[in-house]
Amino acid sequence: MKKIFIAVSIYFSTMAFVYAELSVTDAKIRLLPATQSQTAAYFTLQNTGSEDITITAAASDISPYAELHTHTMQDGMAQMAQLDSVTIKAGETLHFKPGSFHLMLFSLQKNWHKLKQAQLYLYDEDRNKYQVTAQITKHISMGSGHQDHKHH
Ligand SMILES: [Cu+2]
Repeated sequence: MKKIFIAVSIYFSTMAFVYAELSVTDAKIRLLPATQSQTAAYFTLQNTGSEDITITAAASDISPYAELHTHTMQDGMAQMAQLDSVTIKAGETLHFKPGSFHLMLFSLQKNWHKLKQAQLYLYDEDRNKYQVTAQITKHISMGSGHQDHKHH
């Protein structure tokens, strides 16, 4: 019995270590009018571990259905494209920001626009879960080093 208990506790401490290898920060969800049932979420992913991490799924407590997206240029037009996965290489930082990678949240729950914040969940290919609290705001910066444009 004792042997089994030790094996289980090692398993859980390894899980906790893996969890800490990807930090999700500066999470924001774009605030849109109440008539909108979908919006985009942005955040910064920092892989502090020694192995690549591939995000394969996402969810939110205000949306039953989320997709990983990016923007591509097609015939000079910026278009959204769904991605099956996004890999953050070991030691690298990836910015989800307007015009680039973003998380689309669909079928948003009623009155989501009245909330100040919501939870985002990211899952990697090894089924590790990463959770972050995202601010729901219309002030979305363009990413590191850039500030919001002033509203006139
Ligand atoms: Cu999109």
